[in-house]
Amino acid sequence: MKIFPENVSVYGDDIDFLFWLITIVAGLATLIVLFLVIYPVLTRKKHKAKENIYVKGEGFKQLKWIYLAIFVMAVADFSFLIIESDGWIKTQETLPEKDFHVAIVGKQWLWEIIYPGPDGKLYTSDDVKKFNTMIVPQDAVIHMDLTAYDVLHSVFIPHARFKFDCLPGRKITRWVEFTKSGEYPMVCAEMCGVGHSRMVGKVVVLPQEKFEKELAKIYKK
Ligand SMILES: [Cu+2]
Repeated sequence: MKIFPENVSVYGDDIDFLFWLITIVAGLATLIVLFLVIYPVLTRKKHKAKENIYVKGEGFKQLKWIYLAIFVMAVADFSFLIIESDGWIKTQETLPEKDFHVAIVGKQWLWEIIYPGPDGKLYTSDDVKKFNTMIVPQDAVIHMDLTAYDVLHSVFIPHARFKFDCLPGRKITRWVEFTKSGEYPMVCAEMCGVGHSRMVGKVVVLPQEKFEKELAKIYKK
């Protein structure tokens, strides 16, 4: 059974690993809690209960179960922190040297893609604006400046295991590197109004040479 779309990102495996780690551990915890809630109810001896007692939960005999739960939670939390730190540092805290720079602006309800223009620099007068389709080179570090004009949006590229919020008034730079050329959907993952579901764009990943040709075409128009 295929749950995820194909991973075409250099850090996709880290994200997938983290997803399964959290899902399995949280799933097990849920099952244990459900068992502890449901089992006593099902096995209650109906006629033997005399009267209700009020359990204050004081004293070590009862408190030890709370301490145990806190201990297990703390160990799980810190273990997660340590296990995920590599992936976190790689995806969130480091910004590798860029090969291509592009800006993505969320707008009700489309994606505005700003290319740097012939001078290769963003935010200069030769920048080129396009809508919904973002072409990028394969095997290259792409810096994406994320922002929004109106409300919160969120760029979600499932194949790249990339998702990040676009906030009005703030520019956030994140990176991605595609390992395979092709066309991948880019959707909005933040409920941003009635047209939210129409906010579907795509990322077209091309081998370097082809990419440069396509980019030149965009700049000529
Ligand atoms: Cu949106």
